[in-house]
Amino acid sequence: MKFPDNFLWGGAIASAQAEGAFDADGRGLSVYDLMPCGKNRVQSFLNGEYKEKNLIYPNRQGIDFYHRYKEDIKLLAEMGFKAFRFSISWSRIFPKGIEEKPNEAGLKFYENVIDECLKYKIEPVITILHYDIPLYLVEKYNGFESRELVDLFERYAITLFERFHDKVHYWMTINEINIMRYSPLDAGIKDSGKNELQTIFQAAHHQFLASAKAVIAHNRICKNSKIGMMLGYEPAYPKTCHPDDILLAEKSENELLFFSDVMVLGYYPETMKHYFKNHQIEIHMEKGDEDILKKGKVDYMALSYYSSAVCSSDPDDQKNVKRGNIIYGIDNPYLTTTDWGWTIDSKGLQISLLRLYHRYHKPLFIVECGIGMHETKKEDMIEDNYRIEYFKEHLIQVQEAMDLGVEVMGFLAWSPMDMPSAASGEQEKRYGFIYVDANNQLQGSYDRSPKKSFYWYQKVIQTKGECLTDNN
Ligand code: BGP
Repeated sequence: MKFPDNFLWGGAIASAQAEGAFDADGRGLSVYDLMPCGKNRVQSFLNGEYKEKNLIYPNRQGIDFYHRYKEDIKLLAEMGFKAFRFSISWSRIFPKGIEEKPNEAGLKFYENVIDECLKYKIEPVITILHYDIPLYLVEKYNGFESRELVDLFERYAITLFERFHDKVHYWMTINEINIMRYSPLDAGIKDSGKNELQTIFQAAHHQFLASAKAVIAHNRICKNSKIGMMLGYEPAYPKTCHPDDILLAEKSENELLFFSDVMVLGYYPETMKHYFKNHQIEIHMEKGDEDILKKGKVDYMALSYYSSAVCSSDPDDQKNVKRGNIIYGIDNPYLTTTDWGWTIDSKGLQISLLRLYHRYHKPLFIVECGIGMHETKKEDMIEDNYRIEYFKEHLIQVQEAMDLGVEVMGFLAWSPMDMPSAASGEQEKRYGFIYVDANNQLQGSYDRSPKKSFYWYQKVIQTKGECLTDNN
């Protein structure tokens, strides 16, 4: 077992979760700065609790990557990273999202981060938007429900391309674009209106356009890079071989893939148009939109993979339906879960790669995959054997998919350093190869220390995966 020499080994973070320094150097507020720690963080924001309550806001502090990026990137280099994915905070570049001119201090910060990566020959992989929409755009426009955001996003993307085109080889437009189906606020939608699906899919149309316009601009400005879309993927399994279960899983699968269909194929598939009709959704399109979507097709497809989901048509199961990372389903009796109840399913990753490759025939880039667990540092080093096991099993499945001919560009673990969870803001949901000394109350030194998995991943990268099949 050996991965190709150009395989992009590495890890991924996001601006809102890592950077902190929420009001430094002219940065404007983003919606994540006002979400407290806890499962109800979105509702708390929507209720405006931040206006009257003094709660804990983890994203304001992140893990202080803004000031510690040199130390962090040095550790990533020590692990042998070939690629490091991070996102740009829109409100660091355009504090309200509407300014004519960008904030130079924001651009300079990312230039420094990029240069630090390049110093160690690490490819910076940039996500243009990873959930943290400037607050102003949420308050004034209801996020991407408004068409205004299409051009604002395009301007933001162009600013990045013009500044970094000679240093960056991999871009992606919008993180987990499909998550807005269940978390509208990630598309900046504060008010879903009377017909929630109408609002969501109109906003999706605007995100498709924004992304396609960014792709078109990228292809004009950047001569040496590729640009992708990014899907949060969870394969849907039928609970039984009863055709009702299979049909349900099939429908769930197709609804999830609507998002990548448009961005990879460049048009709305017929089935999606019928879905709109059947759900009284009317997408307002302008002349030329279809042409933009066609011209703005992506070069590759990036995906996050954490778990799979089970669909059941049995009415008795409906009370047990819960949400994993992306979609809803019931427990899988054949699989175990993380401390947060997410199904651990390494074969699901191979299934995902096969499904997506057969549907789109585009190179796939796994840009998030990982396991969030409780960990307390009592001794010198955290012995996170479950994480080693998790990655080992998942990487073997990647290799098997590649043996079947699937093009996989790389594997980026979520997340190299512990950092607050996107969903709940808990710092104590730990994913890292590197422990960060901070708790849910934001107490701690924030010092970094490698876990056992740090040295294991280092060896995997060094041996190009050959050590995965070692028995010791
Ligand atoms: C993905 C997001 C990431 C990340 C990850 C884990 O959906 O793109 O930002 O956070 O999920 O989720 P969580 O942090 O909530 O455990």
